[in-house]
Formats: sequence, C-alpha cells, structure tokens
Amino acid sequence: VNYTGFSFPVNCLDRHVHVAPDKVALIWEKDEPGQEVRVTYRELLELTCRLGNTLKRQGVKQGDRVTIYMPPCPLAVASMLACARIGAVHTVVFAGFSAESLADRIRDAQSETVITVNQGLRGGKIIELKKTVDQAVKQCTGVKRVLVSMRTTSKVPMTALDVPLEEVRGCPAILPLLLGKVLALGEMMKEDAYCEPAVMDSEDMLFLLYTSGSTGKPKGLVHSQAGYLLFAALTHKYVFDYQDRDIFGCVADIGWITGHTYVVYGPLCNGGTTVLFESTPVYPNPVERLRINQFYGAPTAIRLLLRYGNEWVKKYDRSSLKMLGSVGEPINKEAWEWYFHVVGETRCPVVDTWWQTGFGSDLLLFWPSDSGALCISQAWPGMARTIYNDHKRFLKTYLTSYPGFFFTGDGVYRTSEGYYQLTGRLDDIISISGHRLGTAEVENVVNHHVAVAESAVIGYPHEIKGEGKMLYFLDYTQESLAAELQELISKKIAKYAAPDYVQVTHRLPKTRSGKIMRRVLRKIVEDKASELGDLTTLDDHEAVQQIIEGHKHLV
Ligand code: 6R9
Repeated sequence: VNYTGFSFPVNCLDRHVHVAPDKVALIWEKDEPGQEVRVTYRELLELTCRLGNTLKRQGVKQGDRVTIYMPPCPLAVASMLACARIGAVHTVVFAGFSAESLADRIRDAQSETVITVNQGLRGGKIIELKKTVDQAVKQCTGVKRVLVSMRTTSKVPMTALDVPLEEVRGCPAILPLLLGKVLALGEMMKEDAYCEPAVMDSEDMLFLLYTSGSTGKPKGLVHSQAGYLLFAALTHKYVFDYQDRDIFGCVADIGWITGHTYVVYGPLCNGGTTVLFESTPVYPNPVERLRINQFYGAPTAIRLLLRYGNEWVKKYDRSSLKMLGSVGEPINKEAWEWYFHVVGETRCPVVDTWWQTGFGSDLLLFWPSDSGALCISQAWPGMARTIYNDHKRFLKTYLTSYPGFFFTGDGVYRTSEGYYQLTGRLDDIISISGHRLGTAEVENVVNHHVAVAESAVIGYPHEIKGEGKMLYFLDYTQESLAAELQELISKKIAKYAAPDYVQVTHRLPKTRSGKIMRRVLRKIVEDKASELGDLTTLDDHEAVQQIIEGHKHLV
C-alpha cells in the first residue's frame, strides 16, 4: 500500500491494522476502578470510519471545525481521528469547562458541529455534560448539530439538533461503552465500516486548541497536518524511548495539548499502546495492573502524592516502569527527588519536558549563568502556524518582542555547559529593591518544608522596595508557619527574598492542567479582586473566594 499523500489517520490506524490488527491501541482506565477497556487497532479504525461517515452524512465538510466536548474515552479519540480522516478540523474543549467557556470557543472556531456524551463520570460523580452543551449551544446560533454518545445509562433530554450516536431503534438501549467493548451501534452502525481518508496538504489545518493567555480571550492555536504529526511521533519515540511493546501512560486530559500529543497522536502514530485515564487515578495501582512502562504527568500531582508518604506507593509493583516524565510547571527539587528515588527506584530517568500548546511537542528536555528570556532561533515542524482568525496576535505574542526569535514568555537559567533550568513565566519574576527574583526559586525552598505541599509567591506594589512579596502556601498540618518559612527563605536565598506576608490556604487557584494561576493571586494582593480577568481555565472558584476572604484579614 502506498500511503503517501494520505491524511494521517492512515498513519495512526490503517498502517498498523495492516501489520497487527489485534494489537491493543487504547487501554481506557475508566472512572470505575479496575474496569479497563481495551480497544485494538482494528476496532479503533472501524469506530473512526463509522464516525467519519456519520459526520459526512450529517453534512460536515473538509475544513469545517468540529468541537469535541468529551472526557477521555475511546469515542473521544475516534472523534479526533474521524475529523482528521475526513479533513475536518477538531477543537477539543476540556470537559470541565463551563457553558460560557465552551460557547466562547465554539463561536471563535465557528463550529457548526459538537460531539459530546450524555454524562461524564469523575471520581464516581456524575457530570452533566450534555446539559452544559445545551446551555452553550443556546448562545451559539451557528451550531447545526450535536452528536451525543452515551457514557452512562441515564437518558438526557434531547433537542432537535441532537443526533444520538448509539440509539438502536426498537431495541432496549444498548450501551456499547459500558459493555466493556467498543461496538459501533445506532447512527454509527448504519454507516459503512470503511471511510476513505481525505487527501490533505501538509500545511492544511489539523486542529485548533485553545490556550488562555494571562489577559484577553483564549487563543485558538492552529496546528498543521504533517509537521505536527511528525514532531509528535518523533518526540514520543525518542524522548520517552518508546519501544514496540511498551505501554505508555500519560495522565493528561485530551483537552490539553499534552493529551493530544502524548495520549493520542504520538503513541498511535508509532503503533503503540496508550492509556486513557478518565478519572484522577490512584497512579501506582494502574501502573502495577496495566504494567505501564512510561509514566508522564504534571508536578502538581507529584507534589500532592508525595504528601501521602512512601508506603502506599511502595506496596505496588513498579518494576514495569522504565521512564518518568514531567510536564506543565517547573518541577521543584523535592518533587523531583521523590519521583526519582521513590517512584522510579533510581532506576528510571526523570525527563522534564518543557513546551507549550503552540509547540506541538516537547522542545527542551533538561536537567542540569544567567537567567534570561527563553527564545528560540529556529522554526520546528510541530510549531503552531497562527492563532485562529488573529494572525496579528500570533505575531505580537510570539514573534515581535525579540525580532528574529520566537519568544516563549518563560525565564531560564543556562549554565556554561549549556544546561537549562526553567524559572517560571517571566511575568512571575519579582523585582525587589533592584534584585530580580524568580518565584520558582523561593517556592523551591518553601516546598521543601514538611508541612507545605505547594506554594505560590506573588509580587505586589511596595512603596519602598518597588515590589513586595506575598507567600501563599498549602499547609496540611494547619499550624501557622509564617515565621519559620520567612527564616528558612532568608537562610537559603537571602534576607531580601523573605516574604512580607504569609497566607495559609487550603487550595491554590489552578488551571485544569495543574498550573498555579499566579496572576489571579497577584490581582488579589493588589486589591483588584474585582478584575481577575479570564477565569475560564480556573478549576476551583471557591478556592479563590476563600483566598480573597482570608486576605482581607491579613493585610
Ligand atoms: C505543555 C504545556 C505552557 C507553559 C510554558 C511554561 C510552563 C510547561 C514546563 C513548564 C517548566 C516544564 N511549562 N512545561 N515550565 N518546566 N517542564 O504545558 O503547554 O498549557 O501551553 O503551557 O507551561 O511556563 O510556557 P501549555
């Protein structure tokens, strides 16, 4: 078979079905513990084709945008691949976003089609995803159809726009995803099991993914067909040393770029077996049960897990692990040490991968001067080509600050040997009495304290110093440690680095992918709690309210 010229679902599916049809492509680690579902390459191809044909019959054309609002599940992966197969552009929206955020993204992408499920399940809790879609769609006149799959047995109200994917006329509702096997039924079953892949140009749009800037509305970064896939496959193979029979466990939601590249496209293009985590998993259990070889996740999860101590990690067999990855935020020293020594038993290299939505894949891999702006001098295949409908903003954000370079917005140290260490976002650098201080530096020291799980250091306007410092931390013992932490920072870094105020909090405001939203905290300490800006990615609004309340009593 000559695959040249085909769009890449062929690269992710057909090519492997040819040589190993019964190889497992996806292991879906469901919310219900221990009930994993395995989907082979043959089954995933069939599901993708039937769904691709369904989309076509519903009127979706090459170049049309399709919004996917689903938790990680085989049908969500098939939806992404089905869009790619027919040349449509998918835009996955994290299934935790509100109706408003979803509506914003549907409108910006001008999507006429939404794919969703009746309900989601997370930590045993029902999430009314279809209801959220209904609310969002009411605000988007352009939406012509909503394809609905069943994740749970509950019927939900259907509207005139809805197309049930699995309903079988005259039969009791059969719930393919619940039966433990993915069978294409209902609307999908009426379709042919093969769908001819569209022929695309290498620079055609493959997907749009929204990432929220610190100000302004979320940017829809545009990824291309060929460059993106090449980079995804390449980095998945070489960064994680992925071998043919390995089981790859990336604990990212598919609504984040990490999920696109390292749950879906990278592993599937390499013919691998990839784990789809639906819930917040108790990691060591699936590592033992599924014999995961590479484990890839965010520091925020590692920091929380290490607070539970070593015993519960050690009681599970982790001998299958060969490689550990970290992504999303700077990994602090304590978390790194625990990950390396306890989780990986000093046997597994920890690869810290720094990149952004607009990069497509990992770009800098490091562990170890001067701290400066991290800029990139050359283009790479996986880089986003533009911001959807706003090319000027793309140029302004990335390409004009340092002419001739791609500006990342991150700060970095480089040693004379050429090692890099990320210090956090440049807008998180605090300038005190002329000293420039990265927030990550102070947090590194604070996080080392036994009572602190996570912390955030924030600058605020200070009459004398220019900027003062405010420290937030998560305290599990709940005693006040302010004085102790101030002393610790003075000793480990410098006196000027010690915070003026310390506020104890039980949760920090974070994005859905686990990044601490320091700009929200900054507004609070600047007494501008009414101007918090774009909060669509915030995962816990109550945490912010508590911090605002707590702050009133502090200063
Ligand atoms: C992949 C992803 C991008 C921003 C980026 C940087 C931070 C990501 C990091 C890291 C230090 C790492 N970041 N990985 N900082 N070490 N290993 O996270 O994409 O959601 O677009 O965020 O995340 O500040 O600029 P995205």
